[in-house]
Amino acid sequence: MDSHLAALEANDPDVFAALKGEEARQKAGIELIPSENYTYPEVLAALGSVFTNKYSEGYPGRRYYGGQTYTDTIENLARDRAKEVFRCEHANVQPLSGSAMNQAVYLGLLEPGDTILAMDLSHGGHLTHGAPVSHMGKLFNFVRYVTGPVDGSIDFDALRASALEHKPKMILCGYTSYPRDIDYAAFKAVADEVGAITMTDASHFGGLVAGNAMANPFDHGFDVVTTTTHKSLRGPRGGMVLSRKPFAGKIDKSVFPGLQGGPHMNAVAAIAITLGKAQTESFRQYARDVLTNAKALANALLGAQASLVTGGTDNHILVLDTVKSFGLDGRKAEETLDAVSITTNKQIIPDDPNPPLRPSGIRVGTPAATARGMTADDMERLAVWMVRALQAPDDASRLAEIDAEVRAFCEQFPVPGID
Ligand code: DSN
Repeated sequence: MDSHLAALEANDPDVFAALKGEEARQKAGIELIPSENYTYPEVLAALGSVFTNKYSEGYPGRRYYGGQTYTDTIENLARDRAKEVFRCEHANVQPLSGSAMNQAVYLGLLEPGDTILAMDLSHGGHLTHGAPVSHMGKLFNFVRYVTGPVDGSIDFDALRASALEHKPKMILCGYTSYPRDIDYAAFKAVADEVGAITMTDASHFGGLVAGNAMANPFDHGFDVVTTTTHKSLRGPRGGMVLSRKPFAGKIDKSVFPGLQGGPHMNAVAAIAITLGKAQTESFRQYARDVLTNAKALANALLGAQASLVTGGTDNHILVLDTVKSFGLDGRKAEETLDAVSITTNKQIIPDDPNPPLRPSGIRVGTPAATARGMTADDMERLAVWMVRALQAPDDASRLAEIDAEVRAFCEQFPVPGID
């Protein structure tokens, strides 16, 4: 055990016990929440390092505190690697997480009251994409587009008509529960017609873009891409705003001093490490494997007559309509899978008639399972366990039997950062 953990064990056994419990939980089951992942040991080391002691308001070379020799080094490394990995002209690596990074973009590039065209929350958008309960939804005039009723993909005719009617200053794509690829060229064409800034929130699939497994919005002329760093990218909790050069100054000012004070330099160091990893062939293979596994899981579930929103997936996410598939609401489905050590999250589906805490589906994703080394064959076994459990949610002995199988199976797969 390293000295930091030994000190924790000796001096705060309650927190130490909870930490050990969480490690055991993360090893014992299959993690399918698509926004979660297992980070690298190097990232854990940086997060727990002395960089957490340092205030670094400002940017490399222009700080408001002394003692910045090493913080400048790591922030420059993170920015340069981000630009290389995402093929963009500017990177701000200071946002504390996803919500702050999106807020910094809106507040830096737009005026309160301006119109933003973004996806409705229940169709796959995020809270910060203008959900009425969010502060951003109150500050800006969000107009929402939705997915079409036929195949559940984005209806560009309706989106274009809405853009022509509302003349948004910004058009936003990139989602948290939309399992399909994004036609960036089509978005860009609509945005150019109305003179809108183009923004992608790539939080979920940023790692898949970084690993060249999915399309890069900058290759289609997008202006701004935001991404969290802890999902498919496998880094620390944090956010980045990537952009074309003309937006750089406004975005930097918006992040600091506009929205935040001191960046979390331990997270910035960890982001630099993460982006170094993202430059390797082994990360690119990981990104491809995430997609292969998602397809394999989708096909296996479809083969068992389960109903997936949009009928499948192009990315790392599957949205399973549990009401249609098993007659279970998403909460019951989530609880049933929890009982067999398979972790998912309840999920609203497009035009869901049910409330958010008891919605009609669950959301499932493959980044974490793939980080443990699980393969397409493993996804087929996983689908069998999921279907067997969801078909008999009240059969305690069946659930116990599946749970034992899942736990035994997981023992074969070391957990990065733990084992
Ligand atoms: N909480 C994230 C997710 O699960 O998709 C989005 O913020």
